[in-house]
Amino acid sequence: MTMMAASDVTERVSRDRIVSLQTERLAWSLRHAYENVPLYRAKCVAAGVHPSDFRGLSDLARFPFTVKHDLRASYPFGMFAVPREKLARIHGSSGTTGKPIVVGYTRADLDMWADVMARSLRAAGARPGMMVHIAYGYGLFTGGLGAHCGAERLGCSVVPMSGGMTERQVQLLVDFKPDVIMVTPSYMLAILDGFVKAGLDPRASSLRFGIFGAEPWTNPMRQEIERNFAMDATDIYGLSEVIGPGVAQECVETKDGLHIWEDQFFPEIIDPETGEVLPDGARGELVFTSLTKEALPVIRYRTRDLTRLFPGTVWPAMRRMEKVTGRSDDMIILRGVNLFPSQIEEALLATEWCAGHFVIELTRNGRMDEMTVQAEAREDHWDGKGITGAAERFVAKIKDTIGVTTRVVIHPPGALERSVGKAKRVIDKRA
Ligand code: DLL
Repeated sequence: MTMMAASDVTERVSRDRIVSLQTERLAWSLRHAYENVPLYRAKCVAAGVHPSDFRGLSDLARFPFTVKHDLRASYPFGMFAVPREKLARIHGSSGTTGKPIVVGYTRADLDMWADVMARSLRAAGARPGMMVHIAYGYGLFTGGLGAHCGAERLGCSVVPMSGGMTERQVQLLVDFKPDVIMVTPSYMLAILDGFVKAGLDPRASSLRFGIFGAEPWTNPMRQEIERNFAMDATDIYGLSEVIGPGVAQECVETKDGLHIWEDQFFPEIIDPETGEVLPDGARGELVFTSLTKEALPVIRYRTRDLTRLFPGTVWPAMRRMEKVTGRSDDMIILRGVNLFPSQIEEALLATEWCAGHFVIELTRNGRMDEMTVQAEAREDHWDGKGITGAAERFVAKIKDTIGVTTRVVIHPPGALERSVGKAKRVIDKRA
């Protein structure tokens, strides 16, 4: 493999250079997985392909996909391509039921991860010497430690706060005066509540840059956060199976989608029904192949995240992905209409009375599925009742724009439970 560390890659690297790196590294990664992970070898044999069949990028489509179930079925260490002693760290993704997905890293993997995270922080506006407050959860979740090592690698002063204890978060933000915060967007809203509750003006805080991810969030949510804190908010994307946070990051100059760090992670967009590879610009399911990862190489891993690819802008050699609006598993099918929680978020933030705290409840009444949006009013709009006409206007707007009939219940400020990490937007009470 070409010795080009992730830390050597800059905005000036050319597309040709990236494509030749990808070709070389894909050949290595396919072979590494085939030779060291029985599941990959078995899948390749079943599909009638061998790593030697890979000669150029277009050959990747001949190789089989990997899905979450493969990792689950190999619990805990069955998909690792290195002996256990070579693992420098283990993380796990937060499966809500059953066993977690276990992922592992060698020293070299951790080094590459810190590099791509440092690159992401820099793209978001962070610079060496800045103070970074990390409110992603620490622990098996990749958010906290992933952000931490990237911020250290960039040369920042790191505050490893983790999630929760909102009052304490606010106090340290006020006292330490960090420049950067890294947290889920939904928990940032809870921190905003904390400022207001303490009688503090969030716009007067020291925060200049926010790096938000781990869950879908919309551009109206970005505006809400930016306006309230007088800061620049950018989107960071990643998933445990591929590395953690730092697979793709939006640039603060343009906020035009997320540059994928293509020297390390090769993206494809496929039709989720047929598995066929779609051209850039077409919307579909995002698939990743890792290019240099040692401990847990992933070959054509199906993320279930829906997006599309565009050419790079600030980093011309790296393609961008559009903000992820939803996962195929989050899609709500209501009486034949498909919708995502992000569409409800957008509609709520377009009202004056809602600041983006909401949950969607699905129930069944006889044979009819019903959706109720439980939404919380802003402090300065709450009238003690339900805001005259607001629910009717919202229901009509959803009917007009999305085409479904919903119910909405408007709650007083502070009534809905806050999430500390990823927000749970849908509560499915159907049998
Ligand atoms: O959430 C890694 C991460 C931590 C990313 C901190 C960004 C910041 P997992 O727990 O494995 O890893 O969850 C991965 O979360 O497949 C997406 O569905 C969703 N996700 C992550 N980032 C974004 C984002 C981390 N920026 C899953 N926008 C992914 C939308 C996101 N969805």
